[in-house]
Amino acid sequence: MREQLEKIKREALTAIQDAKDILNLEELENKLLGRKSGELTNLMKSLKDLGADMKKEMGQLANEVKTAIDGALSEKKQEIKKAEWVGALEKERADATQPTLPVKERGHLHPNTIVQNDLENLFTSMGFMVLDGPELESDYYNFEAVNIPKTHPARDMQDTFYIKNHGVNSDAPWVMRTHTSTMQVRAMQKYGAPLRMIVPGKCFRNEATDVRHEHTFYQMEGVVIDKGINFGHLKGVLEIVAKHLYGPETKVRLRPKYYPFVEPGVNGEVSCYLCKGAGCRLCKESGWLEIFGAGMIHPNVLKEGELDPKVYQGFAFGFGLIRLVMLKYGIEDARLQMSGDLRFLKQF
Ligand code: FA5
Repeated sequence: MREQLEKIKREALTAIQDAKDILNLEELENKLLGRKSGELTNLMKSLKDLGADMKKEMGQLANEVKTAIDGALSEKKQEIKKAEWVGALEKERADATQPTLPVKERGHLHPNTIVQNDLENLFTSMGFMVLDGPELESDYYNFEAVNIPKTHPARDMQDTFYIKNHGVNSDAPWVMRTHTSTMQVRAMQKYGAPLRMIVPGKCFRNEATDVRHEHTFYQMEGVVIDKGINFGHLKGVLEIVAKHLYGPETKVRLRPKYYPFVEPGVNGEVSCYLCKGAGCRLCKESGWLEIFGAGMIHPNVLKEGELDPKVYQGFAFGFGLIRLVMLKYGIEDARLQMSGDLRFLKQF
C-alpha cells in the first residue's frame, strides 16, 4: 500500500503541475479524490481491511498524500486564475489617444438575450442566483453526476459531440455540454443547501435540424433545494414563468416523462401561440408546445452533490430558451435565431 500511495502522490503532483486549465484540474481532482471512484478515495476505503497497526500507519500516510494533493490543486488553481487575469488585462489595454469612428448604426439585443434578461430579472426577484458554467464539459458532470452511467441507454436521449484527447492525462471523453443540467451537481458541490439558482447557457447536440431543433441552442436550468420542497413548489414556479412570459391566459400542461436525474419527471408544455391550441404545423397538430423538462431531483444526484436526500429535497427544470423566444415572438423556425440573418434580427 505504501508504494501505491507514493505512486499516486508522485503521479498526481506531476499531472497537477502539467495541467493547462481549470477544467483539467477539475478532471484530475475527480479522478483522484472523487467520492465514488477516485483513485485515492478507493485506496482510503480499503484501509479498513488492514490490521490495526498497519491501518494507523497507512491512514496517516494516506492523509498526508491527500493533504499534499489538495494543496497542489489549490495552488495550481490560483496560478491558472492569476495567469488568466493577467492575460485578460493585457488584452484589455486600450489606446486612449486613438480617434473614434462616427457611430453609423446602433446595435441591439438578440431576441434570445431579451428573453434571457427578462427571465433573469424574474428569477432574481424570487431569490434565485444566476450561474454560468463551462460549455466544454467533462463526461462526469454532463452524464455520470446526473445519474447517467456510461452504459445506460439514457445516453441515447441526447446525441452528443464528444471531444477526444482534451487535456492532459485524460482518458474520459469530454463533451460539448448537451444540457445545462451539468451545473446541478457543480452548484451543489460549491454552494451546498439551501440552493436557488438558474443557469442560462448554450448547449450542443448532434441533431438533424428542423423547425424546432437546432444543433446549438440555449437552455435555462433551474434548481431549488431545501428542506420540505415538494412537487407543488415546482408547479407553482413553472406557472409563474409561463404566465409572466405569455400572459395570464397561458395554459401549462405537465405529463410524466423519464429523465434519469429526476423522480418523478415531467415534460412541460404550453398552449401553442400560433393556433391557440387548435393544432398546426408548429405544434405537430397537438395544440401544445414542449418547452421544458422538470421534476424532483433524484436522490442519487443529491448524494453526488454531497447532500443528504433524507434531509434535503429539491426540484429542477430545464427550459428550452430558444423555444420560449419562438413562442414569445411568434417565430416559426428555430433555426432563424442562430442564422445571423440580419433581415430576421433587425425586427427586434
Ligand atoms: C433536458 O435537456 C433536461 N436536462 C431538462 C431537465 C432539467 C429535465 C432538469 C429535468 C430536470 P430535454 O432534452 O427535454 O431535457 O430538453 C429540454 C428543453 O430544451 C426541451 O423541452 C426543448 O425546449 C429544448 N431543446 C432540447 N433540444 C433542443 C434542440 N435541439 N433545439 C432547440 N431546443 C431544444
